Amino acid sequence: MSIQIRKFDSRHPDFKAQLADVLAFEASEDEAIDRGVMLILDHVKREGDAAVLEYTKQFDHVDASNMAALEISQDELQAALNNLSPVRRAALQTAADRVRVYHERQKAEIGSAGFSYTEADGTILGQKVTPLDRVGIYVPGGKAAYPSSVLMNAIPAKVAGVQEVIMVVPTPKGVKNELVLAAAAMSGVDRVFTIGGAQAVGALAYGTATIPQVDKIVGPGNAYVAAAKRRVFGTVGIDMIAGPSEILVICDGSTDPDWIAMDLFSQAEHDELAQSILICPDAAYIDAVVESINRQLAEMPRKDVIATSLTNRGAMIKVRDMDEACEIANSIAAEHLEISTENPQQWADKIRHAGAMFLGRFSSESLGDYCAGPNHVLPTSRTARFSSPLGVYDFQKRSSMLQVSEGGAQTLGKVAAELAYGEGLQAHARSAEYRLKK
Ligand code: HSO
Ligand code: ZN
Repeated sequence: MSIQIRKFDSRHPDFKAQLADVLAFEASEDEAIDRGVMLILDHVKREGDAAVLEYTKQFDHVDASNMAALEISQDELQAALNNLSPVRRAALQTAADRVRVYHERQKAEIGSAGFSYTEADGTILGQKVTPLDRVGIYVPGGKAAYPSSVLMNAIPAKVAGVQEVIMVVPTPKGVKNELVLAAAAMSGVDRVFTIGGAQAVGALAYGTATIPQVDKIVGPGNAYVAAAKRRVFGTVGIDMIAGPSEILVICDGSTDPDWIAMDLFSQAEHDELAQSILICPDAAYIDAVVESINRQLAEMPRKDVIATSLTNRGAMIKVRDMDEACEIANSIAAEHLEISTENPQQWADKIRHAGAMFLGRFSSESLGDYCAGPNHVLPTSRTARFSSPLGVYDFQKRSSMLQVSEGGAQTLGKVAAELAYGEGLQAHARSAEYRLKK
């Protein structure tokens, strides 16, 4: 099996435009989808459970007489966990433990205790950090039903202190994914409903008689789910709108080409629209990776997906040196960046934009997807320029705290009153002045 992957050279006069073309990606914001989603959300908002049941019958071919019948009991979740083979259960446990440890560390390091300081006159100012009360996790049911994503969404929520985690997962024709249920049991998900699509997002956002209203909805989904999340944003919080997976590998030309080819496959196999890019200063090495790709591809069960992804969106970029490789990596701002070199830290120091960095020849991206500890929900489509991996902080919020002393009210009262008169707001000014000593 032989495929054509586009090759580029940074010395080419048109390289900038070529790179822009490689990265161009039409986020599918389909108007027809959006209109359909609007109707569904409106219907769910007005009719609650009845509307959700109707759509579940229509789209998932599951005909339930009432919403309670679509809830999976804790016993059933636990049974799914108990039914796993011992090796698989141990692997899931190790992954969950490591993800928990990492996020507990994250919580400790970012200062979940908030802060406060006292001024000379006794006024105390600060900030308090509180977990969200209730969070909804959307888990896709179809080709992207990933138990690992259940861990990555639910565990940081629990570590943050969220009281109630509600999971929704569509089960087309009633077929349940046992490993997804096991992962829910392992990560302490409180309630699970077998609903999906825009109707599930609506149910979580507005609440129904059976499904509690949540404060934030996280988790990946198809175009309908993404459109629904966009629309309910404001009523509830949302995490991000995730695009297709991406991997960018910077290699010095000394890693086994088979390893790098497989790393590129590992994200390409997610999706025809996934993007895998290799940047290297060594043209002969790029050829070796291309040779390896064409040799190994035939063995891949998902070779068709991989081939389409690599042909349409893949790229091999020959650069002058490693410094230029880092510069280009910054402009790409990839979801996953592997730096497969000796002494990778010196190059990592030059990277400002990447969702996650995998340093050194042994840090394959797949280890991060499952079990290393850091979150695998990461900014895609160049959004690593301004956003971060899903984390404990996404399940917390902050409140400002002000405790003004009598002395403080004298100083601040005059300042506030002066500015309030400037804004023409009498009540503000008086409210401050009432507290001034006569
Ligand atoms: N690489 C995906 C996460 C995942 N991989 C789940 C395997 N399972 C996020 O970009
Ligand atoms: Zn992956």
